[in-house]
Amino acid sequence: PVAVPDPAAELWQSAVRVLDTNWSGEHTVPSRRLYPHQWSWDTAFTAVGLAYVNPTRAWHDLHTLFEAQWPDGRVPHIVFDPATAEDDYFPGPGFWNLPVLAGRPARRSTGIVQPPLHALAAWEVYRHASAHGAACAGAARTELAWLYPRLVRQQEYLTERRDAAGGGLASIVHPWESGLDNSPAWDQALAGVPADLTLLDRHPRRDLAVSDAAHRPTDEDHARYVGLILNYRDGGYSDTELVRRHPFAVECPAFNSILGVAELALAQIAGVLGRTGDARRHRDRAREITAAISRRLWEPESRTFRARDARTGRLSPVRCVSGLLPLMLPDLPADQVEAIMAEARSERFGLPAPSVDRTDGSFDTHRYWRGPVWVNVNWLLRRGMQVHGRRGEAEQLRRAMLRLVHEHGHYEYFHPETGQGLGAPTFSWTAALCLDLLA
Ligand code: 2M8
Repeated sequence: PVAVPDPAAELWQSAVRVLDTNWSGEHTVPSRRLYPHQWSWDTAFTAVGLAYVNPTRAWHDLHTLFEAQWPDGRVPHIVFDPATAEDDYFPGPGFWNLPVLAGRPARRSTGIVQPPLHALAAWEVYRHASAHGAACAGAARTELAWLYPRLVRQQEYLTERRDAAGGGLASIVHPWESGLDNSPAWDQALAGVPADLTLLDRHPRRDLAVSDAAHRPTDEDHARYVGLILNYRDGGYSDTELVRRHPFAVECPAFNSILGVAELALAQIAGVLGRTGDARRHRDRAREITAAISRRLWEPESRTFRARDARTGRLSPVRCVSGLLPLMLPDLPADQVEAIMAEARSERFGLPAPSVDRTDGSFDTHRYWRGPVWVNVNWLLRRGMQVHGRRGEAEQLRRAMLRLVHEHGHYEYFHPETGQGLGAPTFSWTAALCLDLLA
């Protein structure tokens, strides 16, 4: 008999191959060429996929990341691989120049964070562990117990030290902290940050050596990114009086929604660990974060969620995919749920959702987080649809994502009109989330 190709099985196998290729022996890299170290929220997305095929590696990844947690609770956005040369990625460990503090972990890292998706990832890996046998289930419980206090400290850092405006939400101090690097959501807030292009002479861009300049942030933006790190670094990475001392502090709807979702995942984890009182406290925190997002980031006229500049109180004028992600919160008021669903279905977005409103002047089909479709944020959006019982749309989105990857490959991001694969061709979170979408 002639073997009939099974597209789902092929996609599954190719995803597993990507994750194997990107395993360094100590951690998974986002992709071999452009991102040679361990990234924070990539680790969480990758763990969600590894839960199906290699939970041991998922726990190992989370472990290496949390071993680099700072004494103040922050989990760095990059943990540097000591085997990689300083100039293989900019800004490398030397640039961050971390102060030596008592209790500082041995692994070198950056001083900024990324969205705290790790509690959700740990919960997902735990949830699937019993499918791999009793020993795996037992190991998963041990891992959860190790991670739980660390995940709590990560949340406390973000909710206490990063509440720059005092309104109950965490501020990011750098666009990289959002994970949505050059999203137009930051343009207004960034306009006040000096773009000193001479910084690029002293600190040449490394990304342009391995990728197309038309797909990457502009030099102006890059100069601002470097300047912001220098300012934060020179202040000893302190979060005291951020609004006065630091030129960029923004409340991102996606980041804060993930912060809320993390509290719900922690409630589940605390339940497994027999900590009933803690579980209740986490659920209360999730409700508080949801209420703060509803109150502070909602733009009533357009009925959309926007990023808020913590320094000026102004909401960003651009509709971005980050504004759809409060859908992940189960306690979001029904009218806001409806509004997000309407926005997602509208000609501005559509499924899969591009990173920016297609009708906005800033929309750019190629430039990274300014237009292309990304699988990770669409995966989060789909979770939101599931949380609110929108099964039809969730299924439509699942199929659309799988079609995209099946036709074009496990790319980092995709052209929002043609589906063409863009950026790194064998990208970890695309592969990992495919496994979850196929399972
Ligand atoms: C991108 O960000 C890094 C900086 O952190 C970069 O541009 O070099 C973003 O897509 C971010 O979300 C992602 O975590 C990282 C690694 O995949 O790449």
